[in-house]
Amino acid sequence: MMAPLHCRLRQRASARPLREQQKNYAMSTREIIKTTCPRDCYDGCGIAVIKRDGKISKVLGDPDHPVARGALCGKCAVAYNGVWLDPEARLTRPMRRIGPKGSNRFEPISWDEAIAEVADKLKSISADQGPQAILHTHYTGTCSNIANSFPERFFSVLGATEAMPDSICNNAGHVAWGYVFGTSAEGFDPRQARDSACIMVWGANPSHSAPHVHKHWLKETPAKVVVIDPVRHESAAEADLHLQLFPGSDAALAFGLMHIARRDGLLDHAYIAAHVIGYEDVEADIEAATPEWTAEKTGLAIAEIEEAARLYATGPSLLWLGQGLQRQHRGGNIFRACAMLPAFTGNIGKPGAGFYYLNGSAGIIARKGVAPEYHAPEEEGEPAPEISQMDVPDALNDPERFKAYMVWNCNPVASNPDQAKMISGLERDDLFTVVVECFPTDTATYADILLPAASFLEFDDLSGSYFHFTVGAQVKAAEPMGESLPNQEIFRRLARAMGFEQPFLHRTDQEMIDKALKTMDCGVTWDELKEKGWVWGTPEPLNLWAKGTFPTPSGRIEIASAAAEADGHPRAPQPTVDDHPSEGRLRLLSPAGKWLMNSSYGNDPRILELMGQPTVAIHPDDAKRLGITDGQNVTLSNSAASLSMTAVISDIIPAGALLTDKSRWPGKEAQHLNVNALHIAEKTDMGESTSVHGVEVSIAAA
Ligand SMILES: Nc1nc2c(c(=O)[nH]1)N[C@H]1C(S)=C(S)[C@@H](COP(=O)(O)OP(=O)(O)OC[C@H]3O[C@@H](n4cnc5c(=O)[nH]c(N)nc54)[C@H](O)[C@@H]3O)O[C@H]1N2
Ligand SMILES: Nc1nc2c(c(=O)[nH]1)N[C@H]1C(S)=C(S)[C@@H](COP(=O)(O)OP(=O)(O)OC[C@H]3O[C@@H](n4cnc5c(=O)[nH]c(N)nc54)[C@H](O)[C@@H]3O)O[C@H]1N2
Ligand code: SF4
Ligand SMILES: [Mo]
Repeated sequence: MMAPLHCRLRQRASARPLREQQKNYAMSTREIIKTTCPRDCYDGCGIAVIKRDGKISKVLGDPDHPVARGALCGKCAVAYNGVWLDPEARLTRPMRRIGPKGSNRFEPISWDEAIAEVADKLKSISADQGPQAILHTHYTGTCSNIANSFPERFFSVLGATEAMPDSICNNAGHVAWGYVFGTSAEGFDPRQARDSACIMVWGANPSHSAPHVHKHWLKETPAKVVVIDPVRHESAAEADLHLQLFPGSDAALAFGLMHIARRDGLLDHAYIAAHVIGYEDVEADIEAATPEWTAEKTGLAIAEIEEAARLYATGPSLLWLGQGLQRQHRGGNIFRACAMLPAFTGNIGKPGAGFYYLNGSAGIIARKGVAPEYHAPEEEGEPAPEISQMDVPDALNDPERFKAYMVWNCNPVASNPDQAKMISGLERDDLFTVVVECFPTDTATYADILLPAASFLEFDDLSGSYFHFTVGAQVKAAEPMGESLPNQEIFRRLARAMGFEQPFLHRTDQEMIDKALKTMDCGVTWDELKEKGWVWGTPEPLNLWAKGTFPTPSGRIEIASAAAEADGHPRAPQPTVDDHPSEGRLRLLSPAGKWLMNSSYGNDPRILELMGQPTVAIHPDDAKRLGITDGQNVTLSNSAASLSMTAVISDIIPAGALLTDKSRWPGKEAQHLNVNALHIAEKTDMGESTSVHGVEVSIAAA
């Protein structure tokens, strides 16, 4: 495997003057290390790290990786060769706050001092108020298995309150598909696309959030691609059919599509009879969802609804529901409604057919009948108390409730709702805040103790993809920068200082990697995986759910669900449509942008240049009505904040809605706030999750 990689990398290098190359080659030693990108991204790219004289000289896409095909996405190509390798940009020493909260004045301290200080404080809070007065927040800053999950063991032994991780991202979808399919983490195998006639991408933007899926998978498929999204993003523009509906009208569209499939005899009644519960519960609503009604509710044309219904229902079809789709007030209902498509047309369990929300190495393992239990070993005690991420801003402002806030693997000041309230909570003098980070983020600014985390280039781990069925090696390519340490080592040290002796809090990385590889049964040892960089979880495309049984209470697909009803939801999905924004308001969407990974990379100078000033896209009709001109400075306002941006007039977004990108670094903005200042922490109908794409604002020339 190594030869072609060397070869191809050389070809690329040969653009440089020959004499310079010869000089460098003659004098330096060169080594290539294969690793895996662990960002929260569908792609899970393989990486080739080029080292010269023992130092990282370039971070590139692995030419032998089936997804990366030799190229990183634009943002990683910049940031992995920019701030990630720059000791000036990274946190390299443990630090203690010496100025007022948020003043960004710290003094370096030793690891022993830092760990002892944190442990002492956690012990005294646990003794005085109980460990539930310690709130910890984490998410997917790194998705590599150990660094992402091992610290959870510490917090569950401690008994700290956990901010429900998925409630900042995708929990409505998880809960909804949990009711319907019994799982939301086992979707189609993308390799099945070779047998598909239609791929429907609903509320995802691969051109930003899964760049290689966009560039290769969607372009190379023989299937017709249908995109359903209010935004005409690149993947939508290049699709065979783009349904540009109004945000929050998706459940109505799902019923409308089923109306046409039923009318045209394209439902699979044999599949429904054998494997589905609830067709009768929704049949009347399907009958009522005529093309005329659906067109009126969604803002779409009848012809495009008809075409999408026929393409999908004829199949074989893959259905991909994006995470953006469920960040709506009724995101859970939308997911249950969309589940009717595969269930009623039988687009499940046959070549080229299936449904997908998320996969993951956990999913791969589960499919093999082996429980992953990677981050929740059987030794763990009681489940920790939890609160929704939507409740964190209020919680941080409640001195009676929380005395400490521990943040790792996330940047909540940039990413969470109610930004101003988040900040005022973090300014509390009596809140002991610990931040574990690679970079001096806005959140880090408010830390009492700041602990430097090593980056993915600096320790071994495993890292998968939540789309492709690949298992990747994350291979140490350099020593941790400065005094930084991997998350897992930080929490092993903290456990020791707390006097927690449980063996599972002290496992070595190698023990955990070996155990996981054995459980996953992918046929490789760690040394073999390191050499190759990645393996398929299964050699052949998996055809999921071929048996037609599901991990629901009935073993069938539960379009109607007693469990949902017991939890206070309607028994079956409803053909709902959100009200159009009230007079003077527009719906603000702020999905994944092209140059940031959530807030990550928002400190890279080159990325800042590429992004330019924050913009908001507004439909020409709205702009005309409101007297807004292209390039004008505008103010977006609601009850939470007012925020300035530059207007871009474009029909990329429908009238009545606005489009901007998520999560720039607030501290780098003129107002020291980003779009999450406008994000009101309202919970979705299911899963207490974020409804960020349901936010409404007014807009006016500044
Ligand atoms: N307006 C708006 N807001 C949104 C969204 C939206 O669509 N619109 N999307 C939401 C979604 S989907 C999500 S998932 C959240 C994500 O929000 P966050 O979880 O806050 O994600 P990031 O902003 O990337 O922050 C991750 C941090 O982890 C750090 N990190 C990287 N590697 C490591 C490591 O090995 N150890 C440690 N300790 N830290 C590391 C990075 O430097 C980075 O600062 O944002 C949400 N916010
Ligand atoms: N470049 C880049 N890549 C990323 C990220 C990033 O920040 N930047 N973030 C990562 C993370 S944490 C996540 S969760 C994923 C998210 O990636 P995706 O699953 O693609 O989700 P989003 O980017 O939030 O939104 C996707 C689409 O949902 C659409 N949408 C919003 N509201 C509605 C609606 O009511 N109906 C329909 N049909 N569509 C709607 C938006 O217009 C947007 O085009 O991306 C990951 N990848
Ligand atoms: S963020 Fe995604 S697209 Fe970019 S290199 Fe990493 S895995 Fe690939
Ligand atoms: Mo996310």
